[in-house]
Amino acid sequence: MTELDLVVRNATVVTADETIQSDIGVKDGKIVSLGPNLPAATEEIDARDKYVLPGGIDSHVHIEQDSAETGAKTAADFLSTTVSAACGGTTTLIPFVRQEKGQSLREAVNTYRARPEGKAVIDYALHLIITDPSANVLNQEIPALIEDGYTSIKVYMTYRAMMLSDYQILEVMSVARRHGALVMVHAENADCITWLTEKLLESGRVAPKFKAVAHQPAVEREATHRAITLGEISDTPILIVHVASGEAAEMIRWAQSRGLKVIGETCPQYLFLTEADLDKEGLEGAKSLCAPPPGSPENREALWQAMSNGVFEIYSSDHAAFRYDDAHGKFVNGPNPSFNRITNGVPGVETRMPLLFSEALKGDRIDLNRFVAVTATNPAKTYGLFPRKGTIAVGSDADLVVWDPDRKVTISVDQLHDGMDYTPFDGLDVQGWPEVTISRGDIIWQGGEFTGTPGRGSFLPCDRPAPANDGDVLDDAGVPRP
Ligand code: DUC
Ligand code: ZN
Repeated sequence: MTELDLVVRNATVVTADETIQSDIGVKDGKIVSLGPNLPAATEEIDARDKYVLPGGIDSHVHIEQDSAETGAKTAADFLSTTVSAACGGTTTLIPFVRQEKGQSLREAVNTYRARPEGKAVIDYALHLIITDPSANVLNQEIPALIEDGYTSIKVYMTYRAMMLSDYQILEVMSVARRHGALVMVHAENADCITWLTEKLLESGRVAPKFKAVAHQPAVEREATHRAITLGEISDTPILIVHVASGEAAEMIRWAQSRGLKVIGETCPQYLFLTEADLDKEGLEGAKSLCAPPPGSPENREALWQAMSNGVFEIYSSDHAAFRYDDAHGKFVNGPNPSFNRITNGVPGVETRMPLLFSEALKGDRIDLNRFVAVTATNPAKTYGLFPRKGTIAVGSDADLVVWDPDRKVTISVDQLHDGMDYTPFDGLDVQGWPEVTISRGDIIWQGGEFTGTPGRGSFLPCDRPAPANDGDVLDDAGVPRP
């Protein structure tokens, strides 16, 4: 064999399945050998006393996507967001293409496809958000885009500008089912939120903490159950995104126990924050305000249980970069808005992995293998990127992170690279931080310096996701066979 480009030596290699001692040999961006005493390479990294894990896959991020609700502008572009991801141990992102109402889906895809060019420093795929499922979108555009590698489709049950009726969701699901795509659902009951919000505002309860009342667990539980029902009726695998309540997790567990293909995703803001973070001095609570919002401490404990026992298969950031001290960001509606007029969303693409790694090191709730599963391997399998991404194996892309398990960090915005003026996780202490990030064999983060090149990231067409790819069970009318 010609000389290796890179060897990572003396690594404690952690995958979703096992932990082994091995060197890792890299050639032309791929892992080509695993084993002891690999031959010398052009470049060498000694990973003694470190862990080497697959690069993270953050499969729920919003990049260069303005708020459909408030019109707020994101502070960060594909360059700063992908740099931030890489510095936090993530080597693949899956942001969204959002169709505007009346817009051709293909046109939306073309617009979003142009944005990372010359900027992205790591690889990326794209999900589709359908807001207008016209006959042309359903019958022509979605099937053609699935063929082109856009194999996950998100629908909203809330947000007036984006939400679909149950009928429309069934239409989208049945097209997805027929063509082998996965449907992601933002599950909250829009009318309940509107009614609760009106009552809260009428009675003067306008502070950020009342977001948790307007979006209380029953709101998510009901919509999650309804989404599961729609998936069952159309025989479509679904993924419930950013699950914030133990009650919704309970619905997912119930569906899984009935053999339905329902995947649960949760995020750092629900495992590491609570509604107390919404109740900080002045409007500081806006820094933790997202939809759904974090809930009670008991609720958070229920989510940790669902993370421990496998109900959640995916852990993503839902990164949405709207700045705090910025009239185009959180407070686009003026300086003193009621909770429902503050822009939803929190940043987290760089802190996602270190927050959970620290918990995995403790080992009480999850171990390092499960950490790898929920941060990398499961997203790769779920979205049709496995085994190219999400694991350490011969033939996979050399997307690797060398983790220093001894480094102690108190999180603060100054150390992050996401272009934001705050982090909701400010002041949290974690143990473990990425020391080196390698993307397709290139060292892009090392010794506290970003060393990658803008534009080196590639678009990843996705295969049909594993959960959506089990043959034709629909009849010619699109109705599941009995
Ligand atoms: N909620 C969403 O649904 N998307 C992005 C931000 C948020 O808080
Ligand atoms: Zn989101």
